[in-house]
Amino acid sequence: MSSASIASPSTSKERYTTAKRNADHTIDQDWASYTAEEHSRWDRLFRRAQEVLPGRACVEFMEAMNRLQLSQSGIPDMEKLSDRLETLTGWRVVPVHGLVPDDVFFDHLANKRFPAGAFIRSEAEMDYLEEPDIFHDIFGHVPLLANPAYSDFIQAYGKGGQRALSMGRLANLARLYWYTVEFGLIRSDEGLRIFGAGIMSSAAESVFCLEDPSPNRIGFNLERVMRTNYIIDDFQQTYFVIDSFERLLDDCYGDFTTLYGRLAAASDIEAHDIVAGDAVLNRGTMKYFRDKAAA
Ligand code: HBI
Ligand code: FE
Repeated sequence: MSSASIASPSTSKERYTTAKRNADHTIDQDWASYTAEEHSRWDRLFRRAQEVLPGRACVEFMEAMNRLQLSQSGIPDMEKLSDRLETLTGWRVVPVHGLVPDDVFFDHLANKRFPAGAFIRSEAEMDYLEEPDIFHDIFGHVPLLANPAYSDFIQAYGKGGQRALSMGRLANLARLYWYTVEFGLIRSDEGLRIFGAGIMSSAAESVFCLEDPSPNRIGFNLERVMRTNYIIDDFQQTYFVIDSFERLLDDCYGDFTTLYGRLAAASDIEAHDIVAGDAVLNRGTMKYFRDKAAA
């Protein structure tokens, strides 16, 4: 390995992985360190999302994008973005190197701080990456934190996460997060719309989740979602649909102890399954997944 690669990390991921971490795992975003190439990557990701999201993303997301002045003018400075967000719902966005331990993550959310990866994906990861980068976290997750009901849900998730950890039920709670915050759909007068960050930050899945006949689309039910396995490296086989953020907050409000008791005795549901009691909006053909398995 040449000495240069030790002295100057080449990718932004390496640069931030070696950045000094505070006790709460936050780091300095060092906005000035982003290169023109990294800013242009943000702009290309942003433009690609803007080509598919109008008419597919929920109106609350599109409105928040404007209010937060998120645009294709390079990677956002989290301090300046937080100053705007904080006036709306009291939330701030704090830079981290990447995934942080569960208890640290939940503590930030419980205190209205959203941890956002400071690195941006490499050219090779433009279509898919393992770990959430700044585009996934800030473009995908941050806009809806400007919506009061949604941001209250995220704060409640943080508090619930700390309790779930203590009760050994984190897997159930992570499914709730996955099928709403990451891959959730919401009803609107004009039809189904996207609110999940994992979909928002993927142009291909933004089209697939609403228009492809392959996946199931099922009305949200808290206990059902908490029993359902999920896929992490492909499109979802089932999307759950909420009526509103207010309804989601109501559905998830309250103490989960009795619910966790029932879940401990309940079997898991496979990601592609439809079960008795499901409010089925669309029974998927699973064609995309069968074709992929056959390839
Ligand atoms: N850390 N930075 C970051 N972002 C996440 O989304 C994240 C995390 N740590 C833990 C975690 N998510 C999940 O394990 C929990 O949501 C269950
Ligand atoms: Fe995410």
